Amino acid sequence: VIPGWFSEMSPMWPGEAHSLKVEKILFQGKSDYQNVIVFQSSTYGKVLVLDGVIQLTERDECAYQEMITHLPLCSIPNPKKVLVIGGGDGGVLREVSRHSSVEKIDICEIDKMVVDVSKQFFPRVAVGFDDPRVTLHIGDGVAFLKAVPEGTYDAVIVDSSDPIGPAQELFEKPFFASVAKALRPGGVVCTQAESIWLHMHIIEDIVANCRQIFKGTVNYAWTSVPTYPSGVIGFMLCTTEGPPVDFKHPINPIDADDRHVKTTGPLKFYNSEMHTAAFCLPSFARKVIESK
Ligand code: AAT
Repeated sequence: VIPGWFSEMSPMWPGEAHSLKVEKILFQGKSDYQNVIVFQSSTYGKVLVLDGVIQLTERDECAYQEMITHLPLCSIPNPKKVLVIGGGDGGVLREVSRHSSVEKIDICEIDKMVVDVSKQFFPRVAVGFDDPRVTLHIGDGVAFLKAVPEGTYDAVIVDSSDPIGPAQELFEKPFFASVAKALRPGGVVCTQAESIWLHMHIIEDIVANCRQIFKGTVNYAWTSVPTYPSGVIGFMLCTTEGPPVDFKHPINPIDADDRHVKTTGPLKFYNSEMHTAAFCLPSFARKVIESK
């Protein structure tokens, strides 16, 4: 450990650790679920860390939050009801709120401390909570989904932490089954699905489970996020049986002059070309994912 630096270490990426220089520690707390730290870095702005793992930095959060949201929502016409699991920082809410067709946004985050800390230290992320369409539920996403009536949502976005800790069940088959039940026919889910460089074994399991459960399209996409382990992160995109969805060709582009730009700022990362490109896979990953 180098004094004055934060190093991200985990058994999920043994033998490597990405480090950021710390200017100042702004918050340290322990919730019922995890350790919460916010620090000012010298090159990535403020950083939110849960149990030693970086959840977002001010500089590159746009890449993750925009892609995990707009990959599903720009792939279907007129999304109206959206559910976010995790995502207590509010960044995915901020992105969902760019879609004027959306009427209702539910979010179920397990840890209220994440919400409070985001409102205090990350106002440009937590701005998502200001949208009147948002209802916040504090609780476990697994239990929340079990209680959702069948066919409720057009889209479910699972913005979850890694499968060590409170998010473990969000990577398991019964969870995917309750997501499928909560979606309308032809509804879409997009889940945080780790790194092709570090976690092909996890991705393999997710793909195998999703192919059994989701009878529509099942695709893997990925993007670049410099402060996530290995610098990339992926998403599992699936649809239930119903009107066909072609994830690779978005049919619901976001209005360039959308009415929410005043409060949220313009898109920084997502565009239709990035959307299509996100589904191109390196040969080693394609081989595994397409064979499942
Ligand atoms: N948008 C920032 C990126 C995240 S946040 C993940 C959120 O999921 C955290 O706020 C965490 O408290 C919440 N969470 C974890 N488990 C559950 C659960 N069972 N139910 C509801 N919410 C949960 C993801 C960062 C990815 C990091 C990649 N290394």
